[in-house]
Amino acid sequence: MTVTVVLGSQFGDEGKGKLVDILAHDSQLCCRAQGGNNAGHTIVANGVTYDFHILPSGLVNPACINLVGSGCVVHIPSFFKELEALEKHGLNTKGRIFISDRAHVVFDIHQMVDGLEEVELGGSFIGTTRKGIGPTYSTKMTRSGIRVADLFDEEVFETKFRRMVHGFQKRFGDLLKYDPEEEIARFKDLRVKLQDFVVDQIPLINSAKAKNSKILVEGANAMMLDIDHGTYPFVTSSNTGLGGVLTGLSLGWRSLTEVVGVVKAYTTRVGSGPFPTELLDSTGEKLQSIGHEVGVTTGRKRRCGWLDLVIIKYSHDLNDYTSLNLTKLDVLDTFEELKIATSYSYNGQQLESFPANPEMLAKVEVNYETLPGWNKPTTGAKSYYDLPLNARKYIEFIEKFVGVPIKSIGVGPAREHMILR
Ligand code: 2SA
Ligand code: GDP
Ligand code: MG
Repeated sequence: MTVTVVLGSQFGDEGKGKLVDILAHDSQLCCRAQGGNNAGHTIVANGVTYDFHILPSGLVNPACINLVGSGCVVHIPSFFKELEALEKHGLNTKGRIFISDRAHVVFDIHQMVDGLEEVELGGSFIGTTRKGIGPTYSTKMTRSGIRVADLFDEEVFETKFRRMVHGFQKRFGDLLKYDPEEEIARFKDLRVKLQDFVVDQIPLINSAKAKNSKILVEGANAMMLDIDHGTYPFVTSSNTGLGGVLTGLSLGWRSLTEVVGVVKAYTTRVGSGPFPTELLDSTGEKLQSIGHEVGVTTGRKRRCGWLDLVIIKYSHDLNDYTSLNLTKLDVLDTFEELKIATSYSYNGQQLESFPANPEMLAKVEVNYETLPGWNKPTTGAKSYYDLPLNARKYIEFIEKFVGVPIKSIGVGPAREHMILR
Protein backbone atom coordinates (compact mmCIF):
# COMPACT_ATOMS: atom_id res chain seq x y z
CA MET A 1 0.00 0.00 0.00
CA THR A 2 1.18 3.54 -0.72
CA VAL A 3 -0.29 6.94 0.01
CA THR A 4 0.85 9.82 -2.19
CA VAL A 5 -0.23 13.27 -1.14
CA VAL A 6 -0.25 16.10 -3.71
CA LEU A 7 -0.20 19.58 -2.16
CA GLY A 8 -0.10 23.10 -3.54
CA SER A 9 2.99 24.90 -2.27
CA GLN A 10 2.04 28.48 -3.20
CA PHE A 11 -1.32 30.28 -3.47
CA GLY A 12 -3.13 27.61 -5.50
CA ASP A 13 -3.52 26.78 -9.18
CA GLU A 14 -0.05 25.27 -9.42
CA GLY A 15 -1.40 22.41 -11.55
CA LYS A 16 -2.24 19.86 -8.85
CA GLY A 17 -5.15 18.48 -10.87
CA LYS A 18 -2.91 17.57 -13.79
CA LEU A 19 -0.45 15.69 -11.57
CA VAL A 20 -3.28 13.92 -9.73
CA ASP A 21 -4.76 12.83 -13.05
CA ILE A 22 -1.40 11.40 -14.14
CA LEU A 23 -0.83 9.60 -10.82
CA ALA A 24 -4.43 8.32 -10.77
CA HIS A 25 -3.58 6.02 -13.68
CA ASP A 26 -1.89 3.82 -11.23
CA SER A 27 -4.07 4.45 -8.15
CA GLN A 28 -7.18 2.70 -6.88
CA LEU A 29 -8.46 5.44 -4.56
CA CYS A 30 -8.27 9.23 -4.90
CA CYS A 31 -9.40 11.41 -1.99
CA ARG A 32 -10.05 15.05 -1.25
CA ALA A 33 -9.41 15.93 2.41
CA GLN A 34 -10.49 19.57 2.70
CA GLY A 35 -12.08 22.51 0.94
CA GLY A 36 -15.16 22.58 -1.22
CA ASN A 37 -16.09 23.73 -4.70
CA ASN A 38 -13.97 26.85 -4.26
CA ALA A 39 -11.17 24.70 -5.70
CA GLY A 40 -10.71 24.56 -9.45
CA HIS A 41 -8.59 21.99 -11.22
CA THR A 42 -8.30 21.83 -14.99
CA ILE A 43 -7.29 18.56 -16.59
CA VAL A 44 -6.51 18.08 -20.24
CA ALA A 45 -6.71 14.40 -21.14
CA ASN A 46 -7.28 12.67 -24.48
CA GLY A 47 -7.99 16.03 -26.09
CA VAL A 48 -10.80 16.85 -23.63
CA THR A 49 -10.61 19.66 -21.05
CA TYR A 50 -12.29 18.84 -17.74
CA ASP A 51 -12.94 21.32 -14.93
CA PHE A 52 -13.17 19.92 -11.42
CA HIS A 53 -14.30 21.82 -8.35
CA ILE A 54 -15.46 19.56 -5.50
CA LEU A 55 -14.92 16.26 -7.30
CA PRO A 56 -11.50 14.60 -7.02
CA SER A 57 -9.40 14.64 -10.20
CA GLY A 58 -8.96 10.85 -10.02
CA LEU A 59 -12.37 10.52 -11.69
CA VAL A 60 -10.86 10.79 -15.18
CA ASN A 61 -9.24 7.40 -14.67
CA PRO A 62 -12.08 4.85 -15.16
CA ALA A 63 -10.61 2.43 -12.63
CA CYS A 64 -10.18 4.87 -9.77
CA ILE A 65 -12.61 5.19 -6.86
CA ASN A 66 -12.98 8.73 -5.53
CA LEU A 67 -13.81 10.09 -2.11
CA VAL A 68 -14.85 13.52 -0.90
CA GLY A 69 -13.49 13.17 2.63
CA SER A 70 -14.85 14.17 6.02
CA GLY A 71 -12.77 17.37 6.15
CA CYS A 72 -14.53 18.72 3.04
CA VAL A 73 -17.57 20.95 2.76
CA VAL A 74 -20.08 20.06 0.05
CA HIS A 75 -22.78 22.04 -1.70
CA ILE A 76 -24.94 19.12 -2.78
CA PRO A 77 -26.66 20.69 -5.86
CA SER A 78 -23.22 21.77 -7.18
CA PHE A 79 -21.87 18.26 -6.58
CA PHE A 80 -24.60 16.83 -8.85
CA LYS A 81 -24.17 19.59 -11.43
CA GLU A 82 -20.46 18.85 -11.68
CA LEU A 83 -21.09 15.12 -11.98
CA GLU A 84 -23.61 15.73 -14.78
CA ALA A 85 -21.09 17.90 -16.66
CA LEU A 86 -18.54 15.08 -16.48
CA GLU A 87 -21.09 12.54 -17.68
CA LYS A 88 -21.83 14.86 -20.65
CA HIS A 89 -18.13 14.69 -21.48
CA GLY A 90 -18.55 10.92 -21.68
CA LEU A 91 -17.06 10.02 -18.28
CA ASN A 92 -18.82 7.20 -16.52
CA THR A 93 -18.64 8.00 -12.81
CA LYS A 94 -21.22 5.46 -11.61
CA GLY A 95 -20.15 3.68 -8.43
CA ARG A 96 -16.83 5.56 -8.35
CA ILE A 97 -17.62 8.64 -6.32
CA PHE A 98 -18.44 8.81 -2.61
CA ILE A 99 -18.94 11.51 0.02
CA SER A 100 -18.09 11.00 3.67
CA ASP A 101 -21.11 11.06 5.96
CA ARG A 102 -19.06 13.33 8.25
CA ALA A 103 -18.46 16.06 5.63
CA HIS A 104 -20.28 19.32 6.31
CA VAL A 105 -23.02 20.56 4.00
CA VAL A 106 -22.80 23.97 2.34
CA PHE A 107 -26.25 25.51 1.94
CA ASP A 108 -27.25 28.42 -0.29
CA ILE A 109 -27.53 30.52 2.84
CA HIS A 110 -23.81 29.95 3.56
CA GLN A 111 -23.07 31.35 0.10
CA MET A 112 -25.25 34.39 0.79
CA VAL A 113 -23.48 34.93 4.11
CA ASP A 114 -20.12 34.64 2.29
CA GLY A 115 -21.15 37.58 0.09
CA LEU A 116 -22.53 39.61 3.01
CA GLU A 117 -19.37 39.09 5.06
CA GLU A 118 -17.26 40.28 2.16
CA VAL A 119 -19.39 43.45 1.93
CA GLU A 120 -19.04 43.91 5.71
CA LEU A 121 -15.25 43.91 5.34
CA GLY A 122 -15.41 46.87 2.96
CA GLY A 123 -11.99 47.65 1.47
CA SER A 124 -10.40 44.77 3.41
CA PHE A 125 -12.46 42.09 1.65
CA ILE A 126 -10.79 38.68 1.20
CA GLY A 127 -11.82 38.14 -2.40
CA THR A 128 -13.44 34.78 -1.67
CA THR A 129 -14.98 32.59 -4.35
CA ARG A 130 -18.37 33.22 -2.63
CA LYS A 131 -19.00 29.49 -2.55
CA GLY A 132 -19.90 29.60 1.14
CA ILE A 133 -16.68 27.97 2.29
CA GLY A 134 -15.83 30.29 5.21
CA PRO A 135 -19.38 30.38 6.64
CA THR A 136 -19.67 26.56 6.42
CA TYR A 137 -16.38 25.97 8.24
CA SER A 138 -17.55 28.62 10.75
CA THR A 139 -20.79 26.75 11.51
CA LYS A 140 -18.73 23.54 11.73
CA MET A 141 -16.46 25.09 14.36
CA THR A 142 -19.30 26.62 16.36
CA ARG A 143 -20.98 23.18 16.28
CA SER A 144 -24.09 24.50 14.59
CA GLY A 145 -23.26 22.98 11.21
CA ILE A 146 -25.05 20.17 9.41
CA ARG A 147 -23.21 17.06 8.31
CA VAL A 148 -24.12 14.79 5.42
CA ALA A 149 -25.32 12.13 7.89
CA ASP A 150 -27.78 14.63 9.42
CA LEU A 151 -29.55 15.02 6.08
CA PHE A 152 -30.97 11.50 6.43
CA ASP A 153 -32.83 12.15 9.67
CA GLU A 154 -35.49 14.58 8.51
CA GLU A 155 -36.44 15.76 11.99
CA VAL A 156 -32.86 16.38 13.08
CA PHE A 157 -32.04 18.10 9.80
CA GLU A 158 -35.07 20.38 9.83
CA THR A 159 -34.57 21.43 13.45
CA LYS A 160 -30.87 22.12 12.97
CA PHE A 161 -31.38 23.90 9.69
CA ARG A 162 -34.11 26.24 10.96
CA ARG A 163 -31.93 27.05 13.99
CA MET A 164 -28.93 27.79 11.79
CA VAL A 165 -30.97 30.04 9.49
CA HIS A 166 -32.44 31.86 12.46
CA GLY A 167 -28.91 32.53 13.76
CA PHE A 168 -27.84 34.00 10.42
CA GLN A 169 -31.02 36.08 10.23
CA LYS A 170 -30.26 37.59 13.63
CA ARG A 171 -26.92 38.72 12.27
CA PHE A 172 -27.88 39.85 8.77
CA GLY A 173 -31.15 41.75 8.25
CA ASP A 174 -30.80 41.11 4.50
CA LEU A 175 -31.53 37.44 5.17
CA LEU A 176 -34.91 37.97 6.83
CA LYS A 177 -36.63 37.29 3.51
CA TYR A 178 -34.82 33.94 3.18
CA ASP A 179 -37.27 31.07 3.60
CA PRO A 180 -35.69 27.94 5.15
CA GLU A 181 -38.72 25.87 4.14
CA GLU A 182 -37.74 26.08 0.46
CA GLU A 183 -34.34 24.52 1.17
CA ILE A 184 -35.96 21.91 3.42
CA ALA A 185 -38.37 21.00 0.61
CA ARG A 186 -35.50 20.79 -1.91
CA PHE A 187 -33.72 18.26 0.29
CA LYS A 188 -36.71 15.90 0.19
CA ASP A 189 -35.62 14.94 -3.35
CA LEU A 190 -31.92 15.63 -2.95
CA ARG A 191 -31.51 13.20 -0.06
CA VAL A 192 -32.96 10.37 -2.12
CA LYS A 193 -30.58 11.16 -4.98
CA LEU A 194 -27.68 11.47 -2.55
CA GLN A 195 -28.17 8.19 -0.73
CA ASP A 196 -26.02 6.04 -3.02
CA PHE A 197 -23.05 8.40 -2.77
CA VAL A 198 -22.71 8.51 1.01
CA VAL A 199 -20.20 6.34 2.86
CA ASP A 200 -18.51 5.92 6.16
CA GLN A 201 -15.00 6.68 4.94
CA ILE A 202 -13.22 4.66 7.61
CA PRO A 203 -14.20 1.18 6.31
CA LEU A 204 -13.73 2.46 2.72
CA ILE A 205 -10.15 3.51 3.42
CA ASN A 206 -9.45 0.46 5.58
CA SER A 207 -10.61 -1.81 2.79
CA ALA A 208 -8.38 0.01 0.27
CA LYS A 209 -5.48 -0.44 2.68
CA ALA A 210 -6.29 -4.12 3.15
CA LYS A 211 -6.22 -4.59 -0.64
CA ASN A 212 -2.75 -3.03 -0.73
CA SER A 213 -4.09 -0.20 -2.89
CA LYS A 214 -2.31 2.85 -4.13
CA ILE A 215 -4.06 5.81 -2.53
CA LEU A 216 -3.82 9.36 -3.77
CA VAL A 217 -4.72 12.50 -1.83
CA GLU A 218 -5.51 15.63 -3.81
CA GLY A 219 -4.83 18.85 -1.94
CA ALA A 220 -7.10 21.79 -2.72
CA ASN A 221 -6.15 25.49 -2.57
CA ALA A 222 -2.57 25.66 -1.25
CA MET A 223 -0.21 26.16 1.67
CA MET A 224 -0.24 29.96 1.62
CA LEU A 225 -4.05 29.85 1.86
CA ASP A 226 -3.92 27.64 4.98
CA ILE A 227 -6.12 28.94 7.81
CA ASP A 228 -3.28 28.64 10.35
CA HIS A 229 -0.07 29.11 8.39
CA GLY A 230 -1.16 31.10 5.35
CA THR A 231 -1.37 34.86 4.91
CA TYR A 232 -4.23 35.16 7.43
CA PRO A 233 -6.86 36.62 7.10
CA PHE A 234 -6.37 36.39 3.32
CA VAL A 235 -6.72 32.62 3.31
CA THR A 236 -9.35 29.98 2.83
CA SER A 237 -11.03 28.42 5.87
CA SER A 238 -9.41 24.98 5.95
CA ASN A 239 -6.00 23.48 6.64
CA THR A 240 -4.63 23.13 3.16
CA GLY A 241 -1.35 21.49 4.15
CA LEU A 242 -0.47 18.08 5.50
CA GLY A 243 -2.35 18.80 8.73
CA GLY A 244 -5.62 18.94 6.80
CA VAL A 245 -4.85 15.62 5.12
CA LEU A 246 -4.51 13.91 8.50
CA THR A 247 -7.65 15.43 10.03
CA GLY A 248 -9.76 15.37 6.86
CA LEU A 249 -9.26 11.68 6.06
CA SER A 250 -8.65 8.62 8.16
CA LEU A 251 -5.39 7.43 6.67
CA GLY A 252 -3.14 7.38 9.71
CA TRP A 253 0.30 9.01 9.71
CA ARG A 254 2.10 5.68 9.37
CA SER A 255 0.71 5.08 5.88
CA LEU A 256 1.99 8.26 4.21
CA THR A 257 4.67 7.44 1.63
CA GLU A 258 5.14 10.54 -0.51
CA VAL A 259 4.25 14.19 -0.10
CA VAL A 260 4.63 15.97 -3.42
CA GLY A 261 4.75 19.76 -3.40
CA VAL A 262 3.47 21.27 -6.63
CA VAL A 263 5.38 24.45 -7.52
CA LYS A 264 4.44 26.70 -10.40
CA ALA A 265 7.59 28.08 -12.11
CA TYR A 266 6.34 31.60 -11.21
CA THR A 267 3.74 32.75 -8.68
CA THR A 268 0.03 33.52 -9.00
CA ARG A 269 -2.64 34.50 -6.54
CA VAL A 270 -6.42 35.05 -6.86
CA GLY A 271 -8.19 37.30 -4.39
CA SER A 272 -6.75 39.88 -2.00
CA GLY A 273 -3.73 39.66 0.28
CA PRO A 274 0.00 40.27 0.30
CA PHE A 275 2.02 39.03 -2.66
CA PRO A 276 5.67 40.10 -2.34
CA THR A 277 6.82 39.22 -5.87
CA GLU A 278 3.72 40.50 -7.67
CA LEU A 279 4.41 42.22 -10.99
CA LEU A 280 2.00 45.06 -11.69
CA ASP A 281 3.59 45.80 -15.05
CA SER A 282 3.79 44.37 -18.56
CA THR A 283 5.89 41.41 -17.32
CA GLY A 284 3.05 40.43 -14.99
CA GLU A 285 0.57 40.83 -17.85
CA LYS A 286 2.75 38.65 -20.05
CA LEU A 287 2.77 35.86 -17.43
CA GLN A 288 -0.99 36.20 -17.04
CA SER A 289 -1.71 35.94 -20.75
CA ILE A 290 0.84 33.24 -21.72
CA GLY A 291 -0.06 31.23 -18.62
CA HIS A 292 -3.84 31.70 -19.22
CA GLU A 293 -4.06 32.66 -15.57
CA VAL A 294 -7.82 32.87 -15.06
CA GLY A 295 -9.70 31.37 -12.08
CA VAL A 296 -11.41 28.08 -12.93
CA THR A 297 -14.23 28.68 -10.46
CA THR A 298 -14.85 32.42 -10.70
CA GLY A 299 -13.24 33.46 -14.00
CA ARG A 300 -11.17 36.12 -12.20
CA LYS A 301 -7.77 37.08 -13.62
CA ARG A 302 -5.01 35.71 -11.42
CA ARG A 303 -2.36 38.13 -10.15
CA CYS A 304 1.11 37.12 -11.38
CA GLY A 305 4.70 37.54 -10.22
CA TRP A 306 8.15 35.97 -10.08
CA LEU A 307 8.86 32.69 -8.38
CA ASP A 308 9.26 33.20 -4.65
CA LEU A 309 11.52 30.64 -3.00
CA VAL A 310 11.01 32.19 0.43
CA ILE A 311 7.44 30.92 0.11
CA ILE A 312 8.47 27.50 -1.21
CA LYS A 313 10.94 27.03 1.65
CA TYR A 314 8.34 28.07 4.22
CA SER A 315 5.87 25.72 2.60
CA HIS A 316 8.44 22.90 2.75
CA ASP A 317 9.08 23.65 6.43
CA LEU A 318 5.37 23.07 7.03
CA ASN A 319 4.74 20.06 4.78
CA ASP A 320 8.12 18.30 4.54
CA TYR A 321 7.87 17.48 0.82
CA THR A 322 9.57 14.32 -0.37
CA SER A 323 9.68 15.68 -3.94
CA LEU A 324 8.51 18.60 -6.02
CA ASN A 325 6.60 18.82 -9.30
CA LEU A 326 7.63 22.01 -11.09
CA THR A 327 4.84 23.14 -13.42
CA LYS A 328 4.28 25.60 -16.27
CA LEU A 329 7.97 25.92 -17.07
CA ASP A 330 6.94 26.47 -20.72
CA VAL A 331 5.23 29.75 -19.75
CA LEU A 332 8.73 31.20 -19.15
CA ASP A 333 10.06 30.20 -22.59
CA THR A 334 10.13 33.72 -24.06
CA PHE A 335 11.54 35.73 -21.13
CA GLU A 336 15.02 37.29 -21.58
CA GLU A 337 15.78 36.94 -17.89
CA LEU A 338 14.03 35.52 -14.87
CA LYS A 339 14.03 36.68 -11.31
CA ILE A 340 13.71 34.41 -8.29
CA ALA A 341 13.06 35.73 -4.79
CA THR A 342 15.52 34.31 -2.28
CA SER A 343 14.99 36.47 0.83
CA TYR A 344 12.99 39.36 2.26
CA SER A 345 14.20 42.44 4.12
CA TYR A 346 12.18 44.66 6.39
CA ASN A 347 13.42 48.09 7.47
CA GLY A 348 16.80 47.21 5.96
CA GLN A 349 17.15 43.97 7.95
CA GLN A 350 17.03 40.56 6.26
CA LEU A 351 14.22 38.45 7.75
CA GLU A 352 15.17 35.08 9.19
CA SER A 353 11.69 33.62 9.10
CA PHE A 354 8.38 34.07 7.32
CA PRO A 355 6.40 36.98 8.79
CA ALA A 356 3.08 36.20 10.48
CA ASN A 357 1.79 39.70 10.01
CA PRO A 358 0.21 40.35 6.57
CA GLU A 359 0.83 44.11 6.84
CA MET A 360 4.53 43.38 7.29
CA LEU A 361 4.54 40.86 4.44
CA ALA A 362 2.97 43.49 2.19
CA LYS A 363 5.85 45.87 2.95
CA VAL A 364 8.87 43.57 2.70
CA GLU A 365 11.61 44.33 0.23
CA VAL A 366 12.30 41.32 -1.93
CA ASN A 367 15.86 40.24 -2.68
CA TYR A 368 16.17 38.52 -6.07
CA GLU A 369 18.61 36.34 -7.92
CA THR A 370 18.50 36.95 -11.70
CA LEU A 371 18.93 34.03 -14.07
CA PRO A 372 19.14 34.12 -17.87
CA GLY A 373 16.13 32.93 -19.86
CA TRP A 374 16.36 30.21 -22.53
CA ASN A 375 14.32 31.66 -25.39
CA LYS A 376 13.43 28.26 -26.79
CA PRO A 377 10.19 26.27 -26.66
CA THR A 378 10.17 23.53 -24.01
CA THR A 379 6.76 21.96 -24.72
CA GLY A 380 8.14 19.28 -27.03
CA ALA A 381 10.79 18.13 -24.54
CA LYS A 382 10.38 14.49 -23.57
CA SER A 383 13.28 14.08 -21.18
CA TYR A 384 15.27 16.28 -18.83
CA TYR A 385 18.20 16.64 -21.20
CA ASP A 386 15.89 17.79 -24.03
CA LEU A 387 15.44 20.99 -22.02
CA PRO A 388 17.67 23.98 -22.84
CA LEU A 389 20.67 24.42 -20.53
CA ASN A 390 19.33 27.63 -18.97
CA ALA A 391 16.02 25.92 -18.21
CA ARG A 392 17.92 23.15 -16.42
CA LYS A 393 19.91 25.79 -14.52
CA TYR A 394 16.63 27.39 -13.43
CA ILE A 395 15.34 24.00 -12.21
CA GLU A 396 18.57 23.11 -10.44
CA PHE A 397 18.69 26.51 -8.72
CA ILE A 398 15.26 25.84 -7.20
CA GLU A 399 16.14 22.30 -6.22
CA LYS A 400 19.36 23.33 -4.51
CA PHE A 401 17.76 26.28 -2.71
CA VAL A 402 14.80 24.30 -1.35
CA GLY A 403 16.74 21.08 -0.79
CA VAL A 404 14.06 18.81 -2.28
CA PRO A 405 14.38 16.88 -5.58
CA ILE A 406 12.25 18.06 -8.50
CA LYS A 407 11.05 14.75 -9.87
CA SER A 408 8.62 15.98 -12.53
CA ILE A 409 8.43 19.05 -14.73
CA GLY A 410 5.35 20.36 -16.53
CA VAL A 411 5.98 21.82 -19.98
CA GLY A 412 2.38 22.12 -21.21
CA PRO A 413 -1.19 21.51 -20.04
CA ALA A 414 -1.72 17.99 -21.38
CA ARG A 415 -0.90 14.67 -19.71
CA GLU A 416 1.96 14.02 -22.10
CA HIS A 417 3.56 17.37 -21.27
CA MET A 418 5.20 16.09 -18.11
CA ILE A 419 8.89 15.24 -17.95
CA LEU A 420 9.79 12.61 -15.37
CA ARG A 421 13.29 12.67 -13.92
P1 2SA B 1 -12.69 30.98 -0.24
O1 2SA B 1 -13.71 31.05 -1.33
O2 2SA B 1 -13.26 31.35 1.10
O3 2SA B 1 -11.93 29.71 -0.18
O4 2SA B 1 -11.64 32.16 -0.60
C1 2SA B 1 -10.63 32.53 0.32
C2 2SA B 1 -9.32 32.82 -0.39
O5 2SA B 1 -8.85 31.61 -1.00
C3 2SA B 1 -8.64 31.82 -2.38
N1 2SA B 1 -9.01 30.63 -3.14
C4 2SA B 1 -8.36 30.24 -4.23
N2 2SA B 1 -7.18 30.65 -4.74
C5 2SA B 1 -6.80 30.05 -5.90
N3 2SA B 1 -7.56 29.14 -6.59
C6 2SA B 1 -8.74 28.75 -6.07
N4 2SA B 1 -9.61 28.03 -6.83
C7 2SA B 1 -10.12 28.63 -8.08
C8 2SA B 1 -9.21 28.30 -9.24
C9 2SA B 1 -10.29 30.14 -7.84
C10 2SA B 1 -11.13 30.94 -8.82
O6 2SA B 1 -8.75 27.17 -9.29
O7 2SA B 1 -8.94 29.13 -10.10
O8 2SA B 1 -11.72 30.43 -9.75
O9 2SA B 1 -11.20 32.17 -8.60
C11 2SA B 1 -9.15 29.24 -4.82
N5 2SA B 1 -10.22 29.01 -4.04
C12 2SA B 1 -10.12 29.87 -2.99
C13 2SA B 1 -9.59 32.97 -2.73
O10 2SA B 1 -9.21 33.61 -3.94
C14 2SA B 1 -9.48 33.84 -1.52
O11 2SA B 1 -8.30 34.61 -1.61
P1 GDP C 1 -4.78 23.35 -9.53
O1 GDP C 1 -5.84 24.14 -8.84
O2 GDP C 1 -3.49 23.35 -8.79
O3 GDP C 1 -5.23 21.98 -9.92
O4 GDP C 1 -4.47 24.13 -10.89
P2 GDP C 1 -5.51 24.71 -11.95
O5 GDP C 1 -6.03 23.58 -12.77
O6 GDP C 1 -6.49 25.62 -11.29
O7 GDP C 1 -4.57 25.66 -12.81
C1 GDP C 1 -3.48 25.18 -13.51
C2 GDP C 1 -3.69 25.51 -15.00
O8 GDP C 1 -2.47 25.32 -15.69
C3 GDP C 1 -4.67 24.57 -15.67
O9 GDP C 1 -5.32 25.30 -16.68
C4 GDP C 1 -3.80 23.48 -16.28
O10 GDP C 1 -4.37 22.89 -17.44
C5 GDP C 1 -2.58 24.27 -16.66
N1 GDP C 1 -1.31 23.54 -16.56
C6 GDP C 1 -0.93 22.59 -15.65
N2 GDP C 1 0.36 22.26 -15.84
C7 GDP C 1 0.81 23.00 -16.89
C8 GDP C 1 2.07 23.12 -17.55
O11 GDP C 1 3.06 22.49 -17.19
N3 GDP C 1 2.14 24.04 -18.58
C9 GDP C 1 1.07 24.78 -18.98
N4 GDP C 1 1.24 25.63 -19.99
N5 GDP C 1 -0.14 24.67 -18.38
C10 GDP C 1 -0.25 23.81 -17.35
MG1 MG D 1 -7.08 25.75 -9.19
